[in-house]
Amino acid sequence: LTPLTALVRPPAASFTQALSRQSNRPRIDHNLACVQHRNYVEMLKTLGAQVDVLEPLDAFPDSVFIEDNAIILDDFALLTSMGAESRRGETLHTKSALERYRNVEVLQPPVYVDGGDVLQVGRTIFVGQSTRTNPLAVEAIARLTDRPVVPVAVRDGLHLKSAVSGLTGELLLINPRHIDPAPFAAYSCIEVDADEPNAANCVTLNGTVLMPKGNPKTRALVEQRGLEVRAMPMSEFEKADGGLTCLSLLI
Ligand code: CIR
Repeated sequence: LTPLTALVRPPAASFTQALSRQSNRPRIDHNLACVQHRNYVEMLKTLGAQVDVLEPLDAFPDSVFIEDNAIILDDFALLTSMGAESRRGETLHTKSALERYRNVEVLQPPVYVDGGDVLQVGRTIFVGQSTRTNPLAVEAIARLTDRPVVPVAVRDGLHLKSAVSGLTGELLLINPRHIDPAPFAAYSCIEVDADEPNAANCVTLNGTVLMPKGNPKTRALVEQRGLEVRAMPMSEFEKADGGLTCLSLLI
């Protein structure tokens, strides 16, 4: 097992007020969200991660989605300049925790980027162009690294990683209905089933794929490639447009 640290932030009581693009969003059950979050933490530990559990932040309803606060690179981390006004103050709280593991550089407006829009595949850094992340973010990340940085149009859904995940090596799981698939043409890709858009957001840890529960057809497609899949209940986070990657920063 590769040693790995996951930073997580449990849902605050205010999580019931989290942002959502869904017009008739069902009520969020805070207790169930806490149970689902604890299951997630336990699963990360089972798969070999050391989990660093931070304080819930009641002033920030969306702070459970800690992935959006930073971009973790090999030798430093970038604190993001978040696209949603109500979330901008989250990053300062995450900065001190991150400094335990990496030097931290801070992105500032007019650059806007959420961590959920940044997918690293090998050396390449893909940056979703979404309602939260702008072209200046592509330029800023390219200036701060010596790696290829590739913009990707996000057409539907919140973030790039709502629609594409790395499984193992250069195998991707992708929803080509929500993003422009062209930048990923050189990779081998599994397409999520058209009825299961939430399946595209997965976390792979030490060879096991965590997939949100309720996506049996996509799960079967991934298992056909010989990968082990564990299904995680994610209903309360999905009500707020969040998925499995959003709940941790993997270091
Ligand atoms: C938001 O709108 O910012 C949150 N309700 C959801 C963030 C999900 N994060 C992610 O996909 N990385």
